[in-house]
Order: sequence, then C-alpha cells, then structure tokens
Amino acid sequence: MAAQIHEAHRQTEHRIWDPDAETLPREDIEALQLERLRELVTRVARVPFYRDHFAHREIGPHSIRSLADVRRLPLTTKDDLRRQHPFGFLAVPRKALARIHGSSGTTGRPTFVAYTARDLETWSNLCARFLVAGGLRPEHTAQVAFGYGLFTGGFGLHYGIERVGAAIIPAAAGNTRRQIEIMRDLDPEVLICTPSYALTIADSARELGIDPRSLPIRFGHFGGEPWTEDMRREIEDQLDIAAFNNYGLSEIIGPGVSGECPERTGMHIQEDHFLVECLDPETLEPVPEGEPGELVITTLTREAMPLIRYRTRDIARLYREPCACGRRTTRMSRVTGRTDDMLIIRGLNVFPSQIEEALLRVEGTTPHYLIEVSRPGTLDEVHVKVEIRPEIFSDRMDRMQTLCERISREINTVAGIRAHVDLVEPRSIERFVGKAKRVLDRRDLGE
Ligand code: DLL
Repeated sequence: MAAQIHEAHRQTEHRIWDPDAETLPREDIEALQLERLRELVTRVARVPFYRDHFAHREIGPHSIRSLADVRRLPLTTKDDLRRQHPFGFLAVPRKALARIHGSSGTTGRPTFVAYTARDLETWSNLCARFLVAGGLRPEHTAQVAFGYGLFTGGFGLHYGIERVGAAIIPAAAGNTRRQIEIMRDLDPEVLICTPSYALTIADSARELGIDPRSLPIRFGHFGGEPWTEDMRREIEDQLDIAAFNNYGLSEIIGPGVSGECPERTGMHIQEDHFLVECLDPETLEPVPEGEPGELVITTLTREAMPLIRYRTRDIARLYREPCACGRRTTRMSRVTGRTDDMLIIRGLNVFPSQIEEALLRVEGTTPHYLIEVSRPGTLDEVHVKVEIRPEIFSDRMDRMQTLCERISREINTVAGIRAHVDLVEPRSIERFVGKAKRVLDRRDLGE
C-alpha cells in the first residue's frame, strides 16, 4: 500500500524548485565549488582559528588548485566551536547578524550558530528545494510540528515553506492531541516533523479513536534524527502517506543540507553550497565511493559562520552517479549512525539503527524500543525493550518466548551481538515530540 502511494506521488509530483542550480552538469558543479572554495579561504582568514592555521602552513587561495586540495585545509570539530564559544567563529561583524540559533545540545554544551540576512535567504531557498522535490506546491497547507526556538527545525522549514508559497500552520512540537484536532479542522496535506513524532501522532490518533489513515495528510518531510527504511514503511502505512527524508545540522545551516527527490534513492546534497567529503573516521582518509564514512562538510557560501571541513560525526555513504530525477548532485544515503552514538559492546561497534532494523524485520514488533546497556560484572549486557502490537500481545508465555527468541536472533544477524529481549506492553515506552532517545547506557566506562 505504502509503495503504491509513493508510486502515485512520484508520478505526479516531479518538479524542481531551482532548475538552473539543481540540474547543473557535474563539471559545472565542480567548477563552481572550486571557485567558491577559493573565495572561502580568503573569507575565513578573518576567523582567528583559521587565520592561525593558514599562517603556520602558508595556506591561501593559491593552495587550492583542485577540489582535492580541500584536504590541505584543517578539520573543524564541535570542540573547536566550543572552545571559541560563543562567537569566535564569526566571519562578519556582530552587527551584521540577522538571527542566532543553537545546536540541540544533547551531547555537551550547546553551541550557537549565526546567520546574516543573506544566509537566511540562502537557507529558505535550500529548504524550498527539498520541499518542492518531495511534492510541496503553493496550493498546499503544511503543518510544522517541529520545535520553534533555538532549534533550527521549526524556523528553517517554516521559511522554506513560505518561500514556496504554501500555507503554514506553525503548530510547533508537542500537544499531540491538539495537532490532530488542527489537522481535522484545517486539512493540511503536508506534515513536517521528526519521524518519531509522526509515529507519536499516529499513536495518539488511535487513542482518540481516530484512524490515523483518515487524517488529511498526504505526504510528509521528516528529518532531524536517524530513521530506517522500515520505519519509513511504518509511517507510510500508519498514516497512509508518502514520507521523505531530509538532513541537516545546525552548525552547517540547519535543515536544507540534503533531501530526497521522488526517486528516493538517497538525499541530494545541495552541492553549490556545501562541499561534502566522506572520510574514514580513524584515518581521516577518503573512503571509496559508496562505502560508509564520516561526512565532513565545508560551507561554501555561509557568510556569518563559515566552517571548513566540519566533522559531522554522521556516518553515511555518498553516490555520485546521476539520478533519474535529472539532478546531477551527489546523493547521500540515510545516516546509519554517528561516530559518537556508536555503542561498543564487548568490542563490537553497534549502532542503534542496526537494532531498529532487526526489530522491524520481525512481524508484530513496533518502532518503539529502548536499548539498555549495562556492565554488571566485566562484560557488557544489552537489554532491548520492545513494544509489540496489541493484537500480538498475549498471555501465552510460550508464544511470547518464541517471539523474543526470533528478535534476538535477528539482532544477532544484523548487529552481531547477543541481546536480551523484553517484550513490553503497547504504549509503555516513552513517546517523543522531538528527537527520540533510544539508548540508555548505564555502564560507567570511566571516560
Ligand atoms: O536536527 C537540523 C534538522 C532539523 C534537520 C529538521 C532536518 C530536519 P541538529 O539539532 O544540530 O540539527 O542535529 C543535527 O541530527 O548531525 C544528525 O546526527 C541528525 N540528523 C538530522 N537529520 C537527519 C536525518 C537538526 N534525516 C544532527 N537522518 C545531525 C539522520 C539526522 N540523522
């Protein structure tokens, strides 16, 4: 069913917001990137962090003869940003700022991100590009259920929708029952939020005795957190919509770094504004095309806070072959994990997304789960709590036991670890209005 909805959507909704920029031939994209990279090297020399680095190594625009020369430039990390808190990375006078956002701050002290009026203009256009790629039209109404505030999700998408000319319902995250009432009153065709919140909305509708498939939403743009292909199917089935993925991070701009077209074979990176490398996180050498690596992003046009080779910690793959939609930009796969949410279980690297993938392969499970890691003695133990569908939940111990074993086997196949699986009652795991928290690491690793 979900596949049919998507196919119908794909056939009717193929449009490009900025064809000149989005369908540039490969050579032209790269020529533009090179020109912008050279100009950037001149611009960031105003930032002490880069100026000092360049001075030591005699780096200047002359050092950049090809795009590969980006590797002569320094990497920038979140810690570098923290050390220069709040505005050591500004490349324009403070009075030139038009807006300040903040990173979500889930891992340590939050950092601020600054925008000039032109940065905001660029940002709206970049969001408009992926929104239109996924089917947004001026005649639509979109409900934005992202947080509005320092988080970039709400305002970023808001102005992107406005740029396209569609109507916006700035519902913001939370108050889920109200979200459903608003949908029923105002008939928005489009939902914008995190993928986990889309499922929370579906759940809440069922609790109210409303079939989530009867809600007016026809398609949604989801991002801000990792999700799997199986989770996409869940969202599409539960809400009877087509679901599109979009990616971004506040340090770089917010949402708008990349997003899916109707082909859904990866997210198109907006390469006229971002130069993306995919590196082995250990050796920092580029990985072969199509292999997973850490995305490292250079902002080619940001004015207020341009960053060179920012280590995103996000693991994904890059593909450069042309897409059937006509865009020639590099595409990125889903983010399969972060180098810093990677769990090391008895020496094995495990990403929460692998556990999700395993769970959703077993019929009767839901995408609501919690991974608990502990170390009672010297060895790590993993418990995965997973909600099962009400119709599957049963008093028959033997049935439940068989299901646990199947899930455990599946986790072993996908992630290579042995996990204890606890089936829990429907709705006993916390629901999220923003980014979901799926891991509870109780180990004291002494780091
Ligand atoms: O989450 C920006 C955003 C808002 C993107 C709304 C898309 C939609 P931060 O709070 O700085 O910014 O978090 C950025 O979230 O490094 C990824 O780890 C993760 N992330 C964002 N989008 C995706 C996605 C926003 N589509 C961090 N898939 C990033 C997987 C994602 N992870």
